[in-house]
Amino acid sequence: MSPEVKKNDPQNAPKKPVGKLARPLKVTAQAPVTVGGYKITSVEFVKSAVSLNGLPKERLPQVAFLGRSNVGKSSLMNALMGRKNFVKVSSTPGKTHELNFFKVNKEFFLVDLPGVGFAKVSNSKRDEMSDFIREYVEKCKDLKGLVYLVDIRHGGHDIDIETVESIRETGCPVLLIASKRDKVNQSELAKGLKLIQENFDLEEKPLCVSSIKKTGLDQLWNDILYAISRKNEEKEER
Ligand SMILES: Nc1nc2c(ncn2[C@@H]2O[C@H](COP(=O)(O)OP(=O)(O)OP(=O)(O)O)[C@@H](O)[C@H]2O)c(=O)[nH]1
Ligand SMILES: [Mg+2]
Repeated sequence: MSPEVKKNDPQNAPKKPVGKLARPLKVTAQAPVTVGGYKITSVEFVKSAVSLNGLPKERLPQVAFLGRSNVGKSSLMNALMGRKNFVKVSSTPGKTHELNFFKVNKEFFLVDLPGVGFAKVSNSKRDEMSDFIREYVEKCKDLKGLVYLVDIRHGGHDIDIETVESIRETGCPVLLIASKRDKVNQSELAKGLKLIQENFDLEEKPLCVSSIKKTGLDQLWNDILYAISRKNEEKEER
């Protein structure tokens, strides 16, 4: 006689998978959202890469986000995609050591890059990461532009200025953006924008965004979509 199976006995419940995933693989958010006038019907985490061999095989335009650790890259990507905690926001700065690819509307990738020059990372690890980022910027043909974030309160450190210069040398368009708009008042904002304009030799004052207050996202989406479309047109002409 087989033992009676008790329906509500937790011991008979289906086993949950064991193991810890850093983030869910292949997640497609279903509900469409409109952020800054841009409608997002799907966002999907595709993969992480630690070398050029690990880049997504799918040939779609890419726009990457770079800047010092803690400047707000991941938060800004979440805000742009209208998702909370989709891109990992670090409680400990400098935790991101890989490139993370997020597919938007099945049309292009937004790429979260490791923080630039984080002090707690060893020199060799830092060199390794910056070499990889440089190699990616130089060699990835699908990379249409790079959004470089500078905290509006800091105006840009030497490492930011050096990094932006070296990216410009590769010919990759750099869109300089000031982050954390909500942390400053009007006069600090004006000073910060002027300083960033001077430090990075910009023709105009940069856009300042806040991921918390969701300000500046309409302009930023415009700029990102323009970068994607402009380079595609140029490519077709060749
Ligand atoms: N007040 C304010 N805080 C922000 C804003 N954006 C990000 N933060 C905070 O800044 C901290 C760092 O944000 P992240 O988005 O993880 O920064 P990151 O540049 O991705 O950092 P790394 O992954 O370490 O390179 C978090 O505590 C965020 O909540 C903003 O617009 N305003
Ligand atoms: Mg991050």
